[in-house]
Amino acid sequence: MKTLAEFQSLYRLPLPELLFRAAEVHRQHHDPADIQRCVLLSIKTGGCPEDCGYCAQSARFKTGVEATPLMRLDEVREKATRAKELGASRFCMGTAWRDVKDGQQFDEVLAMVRSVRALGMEACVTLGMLTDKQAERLADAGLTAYNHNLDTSREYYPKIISTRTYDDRLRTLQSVQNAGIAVCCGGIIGMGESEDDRLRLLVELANLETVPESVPINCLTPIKGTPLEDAEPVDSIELVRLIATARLGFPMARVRLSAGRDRMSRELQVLCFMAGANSIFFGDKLLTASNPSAEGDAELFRAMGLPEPCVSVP
Ligand code: SAM
Ligand code: DTB
Ligand code: SF4
Repeated sequence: MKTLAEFQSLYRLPLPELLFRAAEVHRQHHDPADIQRCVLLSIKTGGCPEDCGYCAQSARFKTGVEATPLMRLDEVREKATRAKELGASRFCMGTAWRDVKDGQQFDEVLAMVRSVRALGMEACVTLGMLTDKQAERLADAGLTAYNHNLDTSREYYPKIISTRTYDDRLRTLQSVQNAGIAVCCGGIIGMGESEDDRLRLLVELANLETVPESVPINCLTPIKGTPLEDAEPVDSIELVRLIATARLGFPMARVRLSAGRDRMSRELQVLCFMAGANSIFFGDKLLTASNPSAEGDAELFRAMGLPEPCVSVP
């Protein structure tokens, strides 16, 4: 059983010591030159019944995001092919759903998963809450990972979302694990939570039956019209400390520097990679929010002396 005190004692180390330890553990388990590039696609945008206070896609807030129907399979296949050409090895698809309903749309999503896998890429989806049976069907389709974030600590969660509970989230994570699918689960920082809330999230993840293979750390992208539109940006040293602590807490996992990179300097991103982050979202768009340009990221990789993504494919 991991405790808050354990995570605090790492998080509060002098920064050079914390960074050194995290880099050491990172090297023991990963090639530090291997920063995975993932491409994200919103296959069903907006109109969501949930009230997540950060989200552009909740129907409850006037964010200017229009609800669209589920994307067509051939369009998704085309985007995934393009992502592969750009050097992405993982393709992640998201829907603005509270939960999965059995029927034609879910069947379509299963076909999308199969077609991404047929391209030789890892496939990840985030569709909201799932039943055991639905998780099994995703596993049969070859899904690599399911993204379902706990977002924050159990204590802070009700301040952000009222339409579902922390335990609802945990139940879906259990279904995913039962089906043998890798769990991608992390959170968002910069929603007004304390540093201890961020660590409590890590404690929660560390105490899951199986620890997640993938831990996305998102910095809130403030969306106009949401209750969190005026949230203060995350302190950069706090971000680096959290990434390093996540690396130490989850030595084998991919720690993903996810949303919010477009407000980060190159230097801050490099610090995050040195602290153990080893994945980014690549391409101009996240789900609805912007991301650094592919060209900008290619330049960042060049400056770091790492293999560059190819951005010149027509
Ligand atoms: N509807 C599904 C769900 O909530 O599980 C899947 C899509 S949802 C948009 C996926 C994740 O994106 C959320 O759990 C949240 O962690 C992250 N996210 C959403 N809006 C964000 C924002 N404005 N800034 C940072 N992360 C965000
Ligand atoms: C995750 O942890 N971050 C991604 C992915 N999982 C689905 C989503 C980021 C969303 C950023 C806000 C937007 O694009 O609307
Ligand atoms: Fe809906 Fe997911 Fe956005 Fe919450 S985070 S409002 S569930 S799309």
